[in-house]
Amino acid sequence: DSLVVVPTQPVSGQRPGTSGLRKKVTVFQQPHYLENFVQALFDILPEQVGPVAGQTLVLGGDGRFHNRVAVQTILRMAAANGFGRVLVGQGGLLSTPAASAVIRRHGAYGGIILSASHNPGGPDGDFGIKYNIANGGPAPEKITEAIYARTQQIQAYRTLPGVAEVDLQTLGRSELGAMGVEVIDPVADYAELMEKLFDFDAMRAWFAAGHRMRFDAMSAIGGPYARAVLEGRLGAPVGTVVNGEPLEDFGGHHPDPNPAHATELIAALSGPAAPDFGAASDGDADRNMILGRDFVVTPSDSLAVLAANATRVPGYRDGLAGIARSMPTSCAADAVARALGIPCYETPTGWKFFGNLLDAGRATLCGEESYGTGSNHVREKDGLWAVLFWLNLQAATGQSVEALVRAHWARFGRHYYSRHDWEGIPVERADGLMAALRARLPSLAGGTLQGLRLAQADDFAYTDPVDGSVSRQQGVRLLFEGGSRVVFRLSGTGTEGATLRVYLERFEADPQRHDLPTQQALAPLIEVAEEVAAIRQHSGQAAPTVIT
Ligand code: VG1
Ligand code: CO
Repeated sequence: DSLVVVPTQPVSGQRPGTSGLRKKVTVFQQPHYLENFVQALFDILPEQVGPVAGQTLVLGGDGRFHNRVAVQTILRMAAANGFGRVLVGQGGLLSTPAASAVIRRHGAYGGIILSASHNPGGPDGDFGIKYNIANGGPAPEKITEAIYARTQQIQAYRTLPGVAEVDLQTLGRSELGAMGVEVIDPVADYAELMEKLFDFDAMRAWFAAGHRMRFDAMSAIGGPYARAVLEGRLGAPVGTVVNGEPLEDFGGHHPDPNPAHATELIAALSGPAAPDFGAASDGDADRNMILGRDFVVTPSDSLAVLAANATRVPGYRDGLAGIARSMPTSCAADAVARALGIPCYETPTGWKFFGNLLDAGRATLCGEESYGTGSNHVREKDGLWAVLFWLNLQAATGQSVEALVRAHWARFGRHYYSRHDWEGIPVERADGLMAALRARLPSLAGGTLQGLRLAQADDFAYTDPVDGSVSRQQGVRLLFEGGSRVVFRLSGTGTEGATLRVYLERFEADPQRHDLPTQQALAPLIEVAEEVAAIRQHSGQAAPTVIT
């Protein structure tokens, strides 16, 4: 088991995107591809963070195809690079929020999460790798950029060849060279954390009173967590969790909980015999979708409702320090923050931008329009956490999901919201669209589009209030008088062509007008988007591929 230094060459294109490096499985299967990236990470850590010798690393993934192979590769490389110990989830599994919880609970140096999240899996699907720092959160851009720079220089990687594979099924400790490997229960730390935050007695009573729920784990890693907590600790009937067995290819589905990909769940929540509460999580269990009977909650509304009702839940009884949302997320949370007299921060897309605000105690709850919600309990968004929060609210108030949201709209007004994704656009065409849009910005401000007065038109830039770092070109914004917004940005998580995301938002204070079909309420803004960006012409497509 002696260390070997393997010569290699840089591979282009290893720049992490919104959430780590995501590529086709077939790309990750190319010789040295994963090794180069992991060694680049290990090479820059001493300078960026501190020495790795003797340190503890957390390792796990969402169980998608290639997860096991990659875990064994990374274990050998961690040993060869001098880590003292790796905590790895049993079977090589850890959901993203659980990995964050484990890093924090064990005071680890950092962690590696293997996931391409909501992207499809299987031999022809996607794979991904992401590094999280000691706070449990995604590495900031300074580190991801340093990794990328290193991948372009790399000449060699370290590994231990010829060692036996680590048994990932048996809990407990073994040795790999001079490094310890501890196979841990992937659910235990996480479930205990949930018990500290939520009123488990009240939720148990809610189920015992005959309320019913359907949790769709989408054949992804959320299943074991949802079963252990909902059917185990909370006494929900067996069968509450559906598609609860993690599969390497997610059953051929797109493990993305939104109206386009969770049609089965939406159908199951419709009609008088439907369960009271519906929910789903994504490939790595950090996203959530919330439904009531015949009622779908937008993620932006979800964040706002949780914030407005936070003190009803034990973990947030003392109130919130602040709220943070990604820029494209609706301003529903801002209205709550104003009422509570707390700040609301607006960050670029991606959970890594919340880390500093959470660490500094400036924000307690965070959310993104992309079905991501979370709090300072970990440093990732957390699907099951959001579901338990909604469950706790229903149990504490006796109100349904729909009643909670309607009461919220009546008090704060409704922020109609939708995202239109145009997927699979050739990259040059998508870049051309954004360039043309940026070029038009100066001529737009102050003008009128579709009868709406444009108050501001810009390209969002963010200065982190904690460390002063600046992130530019984070999305083109059209801000109209009265609070309507249209935002354009290109996805940073895809692996095929480019995806244009168009975010649409309109505020409506009048409760008499809180029942419009969303696409109808947003129709003028949909027209504005087409008029300003010529999406059909640039993309060559007739319609968006996903509407949330
Ligand atoms: C998308 C979402 C973003 C989210 C990111 C990672 O990024 O828009 O809000 O943080 O995915 O989520 P992009 O760059 O494709 O728009 V996950 O559950 O894929 O880790
Ligand atoms: Co995810």
